[in-house]
Amino acid sequence: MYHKKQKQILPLLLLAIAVLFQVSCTKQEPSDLSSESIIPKPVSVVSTGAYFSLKPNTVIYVTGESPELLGIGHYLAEKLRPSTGYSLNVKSTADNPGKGSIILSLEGTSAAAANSEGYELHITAKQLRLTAATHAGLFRGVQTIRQLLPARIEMTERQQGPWKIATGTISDYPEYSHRGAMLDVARHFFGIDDVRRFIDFLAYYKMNSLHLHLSDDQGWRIEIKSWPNLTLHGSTTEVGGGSGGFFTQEQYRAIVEYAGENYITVIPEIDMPGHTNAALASYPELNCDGKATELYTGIEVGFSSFCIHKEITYKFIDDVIREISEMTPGPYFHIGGDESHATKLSDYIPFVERVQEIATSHGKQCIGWDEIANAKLKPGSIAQNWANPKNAGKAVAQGAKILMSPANKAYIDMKYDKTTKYGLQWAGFVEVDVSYNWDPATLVPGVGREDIVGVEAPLWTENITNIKEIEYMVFPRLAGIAEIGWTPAESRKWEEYRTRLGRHGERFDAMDINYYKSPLVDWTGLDE
Ligand code: TNX
Repeated sequence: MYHKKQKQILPLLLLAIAVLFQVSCTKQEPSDLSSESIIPKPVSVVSTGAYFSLKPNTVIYVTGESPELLGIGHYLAEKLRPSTGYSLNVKSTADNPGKGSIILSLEGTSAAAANSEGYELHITAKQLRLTAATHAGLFRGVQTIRQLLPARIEMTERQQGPWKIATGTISDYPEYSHRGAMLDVARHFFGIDDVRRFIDFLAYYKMNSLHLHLSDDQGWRIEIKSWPNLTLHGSTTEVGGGSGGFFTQEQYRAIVEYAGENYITVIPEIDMPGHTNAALASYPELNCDGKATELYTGIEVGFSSFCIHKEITYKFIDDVIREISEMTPGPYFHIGGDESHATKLSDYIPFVERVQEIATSHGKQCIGWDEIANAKLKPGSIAQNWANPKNAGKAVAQGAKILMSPANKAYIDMKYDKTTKYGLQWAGFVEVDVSYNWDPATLVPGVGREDIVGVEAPLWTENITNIKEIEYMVFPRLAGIAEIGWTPAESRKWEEYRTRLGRHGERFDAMDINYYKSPLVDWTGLDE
């Protein structure tokens, strides 16, 4: 009797388990493309309610044979292989791509017509097709594909599937042409592997420029063959007295190349005429009194200046800009120009004008901190708004464009709140909502959308000493600055963004990123 009853219950129990399993599985099944948490938020997403699956035999087809196009296919394959364990072969052109194929194709699209980084994704149950008019557009689209897969796709060890993507169409392009971050390798030196990881972060959020702050009072970080003492002596320390370091020209070239593979332009900065103690300590002749200064390991600013009236100063600057420009394919050279409190304004102005001439003679357009607007700006020069909105106004009045990095919003070296262990607070606390909730086009009176090339998040490193601390300051604010640069202001709302951002917590976990778990955000971690 007892036995018989058990027999009747068993199938019911199995059915119940099957139903439960089904329900919990469907919960995980992405079938609504428009509810995916993509950062930066795409311009348009239309969902069609089914899903595409990566298969063990999925092939990534590129429609063409150029090494550059194949390179993007390989980049995608390399991102997806470790976690899926699939071989994901990359092949040129597909006449009849099978079910589960990914196709990357260079062709005109309406998103591409709007912008050179635009792309379209057409996802059906059968295939995933990414199209763009440029390689950069395809590369940006590849980042969207990564974000549409489960967070564990980013892990470096093999994970359990399934690997499903909701079907539909995404058409996407950036609002601003310039979206980037700055890394200060002068106050503390960070080596090439750290810089590569930083570049990976920018790429993931579709940023396209990396500004390297290569010199400051505390250290000179780039080999200059014609002035070897800059690195022999000027690179040997950092804030707090550590041993510093520098990039050889070969390493700098490798950074530029890696950035290029990520469709990111490197902007080298040599800060001048202030913030120059490391150079002044390396070469006595750059000082007005002909005496080398001592190396400096503190964090005061505004005490150093090149000697404006000596010809050797301009010979030096010409050599430095020439050597760096030869290794830098991008159009910009950043001449610094901030906080030159030890230089008289009547000296500062002709200095900045002459340095612009030098940079243009080496084929570069100048970017400088907003103070450079006190000088006459050459056509093509860009002022980077960080502190004084009046300077931005002066630049615009001269017809110059503005790069937006307002310190009280975009500085990712500012502490989040009083509990933050690293960073500074001279511009106030910059919580995640503060750094997201602003519009570059309405921030500075008199500086409108058409005056602005884009946004940059600077990371100064006076008290940031290793990559884990970098990560903590960068994440999650970098994602928000990236969205400000990419997504039109009218489609950005903090309340909606904070939900999407919370879901990136598990992506940060998967990438082993040490991030600030702001209490303003409901984080979904990998284990939750
Ligand atoms: C101001 S921002 C500086 C830097 C400091 C930074 C610290 C700017 C153009 N100059 O020298 O590192 O504040 O937040």
